[in-house]
Amino acid sequence: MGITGQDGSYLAELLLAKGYEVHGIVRRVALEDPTRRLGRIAHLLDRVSLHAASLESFPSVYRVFRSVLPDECYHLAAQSFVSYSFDDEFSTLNTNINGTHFILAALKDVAPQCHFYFAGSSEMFGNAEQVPQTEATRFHPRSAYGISKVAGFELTRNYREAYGAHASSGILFNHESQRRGFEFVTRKITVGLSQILAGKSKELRLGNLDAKRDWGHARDYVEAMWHMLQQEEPDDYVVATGETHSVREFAERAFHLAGLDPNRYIVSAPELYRPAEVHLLVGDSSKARAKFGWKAKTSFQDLVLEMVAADCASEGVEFPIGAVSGTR
Ligand code: G4F
Repeated sequence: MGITGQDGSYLAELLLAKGYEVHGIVRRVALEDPTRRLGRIAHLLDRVSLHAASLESFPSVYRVFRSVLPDECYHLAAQSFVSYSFDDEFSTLNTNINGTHFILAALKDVAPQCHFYFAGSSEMFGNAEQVPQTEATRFHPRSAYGISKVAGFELTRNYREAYGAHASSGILFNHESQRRGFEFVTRKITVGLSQILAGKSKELRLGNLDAKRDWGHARDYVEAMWHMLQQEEPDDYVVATGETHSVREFAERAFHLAGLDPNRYIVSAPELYRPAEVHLLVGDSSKARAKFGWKAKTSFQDLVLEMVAADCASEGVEFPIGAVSGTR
């Protein structure tokens, strides 16, 4: 589930490279409008099988699992934009909680041996009382999105304990790439910057520049998901780089790479602040490292560089690589 998103596309590539038969569940509208909705997996379409179902419909999910009988299931689908969850708490909770429950219940019935991955989130820590956050840190979510992820996490744990499901949760910290949705802050910055360079806009309006996140590369993080399902026993794992940076630092780095002064273009707009902010996230993924040797490969500096370069290329603007020497 969620194959059309950033993580789904990287995971599908990884699984295909490992020789898996890959099935993806997508909404019917995606099959009807592949150019717009299947862009991230356009290069994989002849190698994956897509099935129509909706997270809001148990029968549709059940039917797909009954016909595919999966050995592994990665549940990456969700309403995943935290900001939107303040605008519509109800649909975020409904889709995210029921959707996870439907998948767990359907698998229990038709494919009880299937190894299941739930995409938990560092948003579950929210206003965390411990820094860095580990698997033992208490959850204190600050949005309907975070609450929905805590519920999905608990459902996953309960299916493990009550029914013996091989069900694991990854507590993934922010993970980005050039395939990230435009609504998330990193991509908003790199796209915004490329549009300024192209002369299409004059400023970039952002919300809280002081929020700090632990940002890694999505390509690295899907490897951790795969490892979790190869373990003999299911468990929960933090997946993070262990470094934290503010939104301001991300933006400054991006603008400096392009040779622009961020102070001339970035506006902190109060209307973009969230009603409840998560101020600081930084994860400790020692457990994932000890259990299956996972650690983030891409540095913060390389992540910003890769995203800026990709968005400048799509915008057709020259990226002044010369200006970046010595800054990595
Ligand atoms: O990029 P963001 O929207 O990501 P956020 O809220 O941390 O959530 C992302 O990561 C989670 C993992 O921890 C996922 F579970 C979740 O699904 C999603 O992928 O915002 C990051 C920070 C926030 O503090 C926000 O207030 O950036 C701040 N920010 C400042 N200006 C902004 C903006 N965020 C967005 N989206 N847009 C702004 O203009």
